[in-house]
Amino acid sequence: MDIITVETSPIAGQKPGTSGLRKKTRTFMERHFLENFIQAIWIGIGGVAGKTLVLGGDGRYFNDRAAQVVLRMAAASGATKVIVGQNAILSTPAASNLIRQRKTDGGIILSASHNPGGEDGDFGVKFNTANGGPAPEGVTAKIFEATKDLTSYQIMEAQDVDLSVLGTTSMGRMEIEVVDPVTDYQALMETIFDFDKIRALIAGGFTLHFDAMHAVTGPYAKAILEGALGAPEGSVVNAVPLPDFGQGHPDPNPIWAKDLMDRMFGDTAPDFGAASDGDGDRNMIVGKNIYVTPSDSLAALAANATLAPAYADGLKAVARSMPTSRALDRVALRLGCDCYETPTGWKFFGNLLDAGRATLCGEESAGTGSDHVREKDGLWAVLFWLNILAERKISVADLMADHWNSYGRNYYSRHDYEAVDSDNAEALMEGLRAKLADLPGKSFAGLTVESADEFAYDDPVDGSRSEGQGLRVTTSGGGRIVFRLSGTGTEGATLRVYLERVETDPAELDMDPQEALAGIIAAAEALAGIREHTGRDAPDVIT
Ligand code: G16
Repeated sequence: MDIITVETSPIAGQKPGTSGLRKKTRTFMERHFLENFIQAIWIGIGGVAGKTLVLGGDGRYFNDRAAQVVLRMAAASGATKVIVGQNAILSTPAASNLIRQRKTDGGIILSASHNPGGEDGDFGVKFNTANGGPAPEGVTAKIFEATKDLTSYQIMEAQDVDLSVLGTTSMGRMEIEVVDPVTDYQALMETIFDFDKIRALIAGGFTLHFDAMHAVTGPYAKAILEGALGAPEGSVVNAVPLPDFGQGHPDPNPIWAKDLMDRMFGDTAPDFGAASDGDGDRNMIVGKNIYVTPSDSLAALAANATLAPAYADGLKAVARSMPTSRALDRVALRLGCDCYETPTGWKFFGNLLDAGRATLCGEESAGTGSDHVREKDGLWAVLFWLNILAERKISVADLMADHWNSYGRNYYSRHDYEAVDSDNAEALMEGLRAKLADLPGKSFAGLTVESADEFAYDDPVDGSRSEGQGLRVTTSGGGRIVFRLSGTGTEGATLRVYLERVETDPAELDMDPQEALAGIIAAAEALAGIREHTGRDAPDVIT
C-alpha cells in the first residue's frame, strides 16, 4: 500500500466552532475539504504518528465515506491503531467513554450533532483529546492555524475497510479494531445506576416512550431500555439511525420532537417520555402533561443526585454554562457546594471534571453529564431520571412541583433567530456591547437594569481566559437576559436570546413560561432592537 502526498492549498472557513467544524455536507464533500481539515488536526495535535485513536460518528450521510478517509489518512501519517465503532457508528458519549477506557490519545467524531443530515444537510468533524472531551480552545486554535498554510496532505492508497465486521484488521502498519458501539457504554451505565430498581419500576407497570429521532441513540436505547431494563418492545421508536434522520431535525426540543410532545400531552400518555439528538449527547425529558426544561432537569438531577449509586456520596460541585438558568445555583447553595459558571460549549467543563472539581454539569441546550465521561450524555440523563423516579415513586410532574415549591422556579426560555444576516446580527451585538456600561439604573419596558457586562471566563484550573462569551443583563425582579451568537450554525448567524426570571411565590409557580416571562421579553426587545436588526417579527424557534 502506497502513501500518497497530495498537493493542496488552504481552504478558508475551517475554524472550529462551539463543537468542532460544522458545514454543509456538500461543502465537506468538496475536493480536499475533509482531507485538509483532517491533516490540520494531525498537525494541531502534534502529529498522529505512534498514536491510538477512536473513530466513529452519528451515521449521517457521508459518515461512512469520511470514516474511510480518516482511516487512510491516519495510516498514512503513522498512527499505530484506530478503534472504530461497527459501521463507523459511535454516539458522542460512547466515543468519549472508549477514548477513556482504552486510554487512547483521543478520537475523531463525525457528527454535526443536532443539525439536520443528508446531502443537503450538515456534516461535522470534531477532535476529542485523551481525556475523552472536546479539544479545548488551545488545541482548536492550533488546528485552525494549520488549516491556513496547508500545502499538502498524506493519504494511503487502500481499499475500503469492511467496518461491518467486528474484530481486528490492518491497513499498512496500522491496526484497525472494529468494536460493538453499545457494549462498553452499556457496561458503564450499569456501574452508575441501579438497573434492578429501574427494572422493577418498569415491571410494576411504569410506561416509557423514547424517541431516538432516527439518530444514533436508537441501538443504545433498544439494548438498554428494552433489552436490559425490560421496557416492552416499541417503547423505543425511530430507533434505526438513518443517513438523513428520516428527513427530520434530530434536535430534542418541543419544536423538533413534536410527536413526542403530542404523545406526552395526549390522553394515552405514558409515564415518562424522552428523546435524544443526532449524536446522542443531548436529552429531552417529558412527563405526562409536563415538559421539563433542560435547566430545570439539571437542577432536579442535582437535587436528587444521591439517589443514584454513583453519586450516593454527594456531588463535589456542579457547573453550568453561563446562559443556562440559575436554578442550579439555588440547589448548589442548599447543598453547600460550588456552582461554576462556564462559557457555552462542553469543552469548558473538561478541566473542572479532570481536576475533580465538579461532578455534574449541564447546559440549557439540552446537555447534561457528569464525570463518568467528558461529553454530555443523553441516555445517561434518561437513566438518571428513571433511577430517581424509581426511588421516589413519584410522577415527573409531582417531582417538578415539589422542586419548585422547595427552591422556587426559574422561568426560562430561549428565543432563536436563525439564518439572520451576519452583519445585522453583529450590528445588534455591537450596539448593545457599546452601551453596556451605561445600562445599570436605566429602565426598559418597566424593568430596571441592575448589572450589564460581557461574559469572560477565567478557567480556575489552567488559568486560561476566554472572552466575548455573551452579553448579559440582570434586571429588577430577579430577571436576566443573555444575548449570544451561536457557534454551531452553518448559515448566516443565529441570534440566541436567553430569558429568565425567578419566582418564589407558591401561588405563581404554575404559569406558562412565555407569559411568566412577558416582561423580560419586552425588556429584551427594548434593550437590543431585535426586530429592527433581524427584520423578524418573532423568533424562529422558542424552547
Ligand atoms: C454544542 C455544544 C454545546 C452547546 C451547543 C449550542 O452542542 O457542545 O456545549 O451548548 O452546541 O451551542 P451554540 O449556542 O453555540 O449553538 P451539540 O449538541 O451541538 O454538540
